[in-house]
Amino acid sequence: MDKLESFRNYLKNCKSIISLCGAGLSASSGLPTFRGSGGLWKNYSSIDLATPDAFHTDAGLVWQFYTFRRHAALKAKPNNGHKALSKLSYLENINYLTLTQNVDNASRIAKHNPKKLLELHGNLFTLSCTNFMCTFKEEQNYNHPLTPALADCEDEFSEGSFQPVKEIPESELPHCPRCNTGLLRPGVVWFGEPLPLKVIDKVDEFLVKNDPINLILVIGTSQSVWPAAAYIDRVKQQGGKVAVFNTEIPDMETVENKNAKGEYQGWAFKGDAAITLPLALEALIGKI
Ligand code: BV8
Repeated sequence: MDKLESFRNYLKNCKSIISLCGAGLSASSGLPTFRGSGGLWKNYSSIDLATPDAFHTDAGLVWQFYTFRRHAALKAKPNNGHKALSKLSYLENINYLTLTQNVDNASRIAKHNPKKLLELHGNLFTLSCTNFMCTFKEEQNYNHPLTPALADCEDEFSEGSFQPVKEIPESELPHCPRCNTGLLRPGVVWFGEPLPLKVIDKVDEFLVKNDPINLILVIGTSQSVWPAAAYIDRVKQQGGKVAVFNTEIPDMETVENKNAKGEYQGWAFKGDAAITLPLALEALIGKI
């Protein structure tokens, strides 16, 4: 039995499925990934740009980085990989949950069932106030640019990786409309920050309530960021199988290890997730 047939046969009997998505899912929508060629972090390490210290040290640099990404995400269209997960999220006969590490909003634009989508690392279009006493938080703020000083920075980065264009004083950065004093920050989880407790609780609740999870779809992620990557082993510990959708699969054999009868114990589909994922899920969701 070939790999795709074996996966589709297993898929048809799954009661509980979870997905862990990464930047590779949005690559076909023109959004650069973080690592690998053309990656966002190519010219800067993530530590320079996606940490509270970086923001404290040079908020102007960090806001240019996030303005570049907001602008790119606003232009991006969801691809068939996003649409496949969106269709999967409305199936009534399956307990399903998408965990996305992506902050690009593409799954929401693809009309993913909001009850079955958890953004582990937040969202580029959420803004929150950094003033300790202020609780201002705004979701789905698509304004661009957020201030005049941030207006011209996106044109410089069309080649897909980030370069700052200028020094921007804090006074010209986005400020809180409620307390007027606090600097606004992007509503994403930076390195060194905990994932939102309510999100972690919802994942745990799903994993416990639907134990055993039959399958985790690991889509377009280098599995290098924690604790998100830990959910893969969590599902394996609960007896679930793993299907990887990635353009690079260094340990294909490990993922696909076969039992004595030569049956697949996992699957690795090498290629663009925008193509491989809809194809693999066709048995459940039909054609995209
Ligand atoms: C925390 C938001 C603690 C910002 C991001 C062990 C346990 C816990 C923590 C750690 C740990 N070890 C280390 C840590 C610290 C750290 C961490 O994981 N560091 C890494 C670098 C080692 N983790 C943290 O800091 C986390 N917080 O642990 O807090 C704590 C607890 C209590 C109190 C205080 C503190 C927070 C991590 C969240 C960081 N924020 N994003 C932003 O986006 O600007 S992470 C960032 O990386 C994005 O979210 C991104 O999605 C994510 C993961 O990367 P990938 O999505 O996988 O992207 P990547 O480019 O790496 O890979 C793309 C893949 O796609 C590749 O495999 C490629 O081959 C493939 N691909 C490319 N094209 C395609 C494709 N596949 C298919 N089709 C294609 N077309």
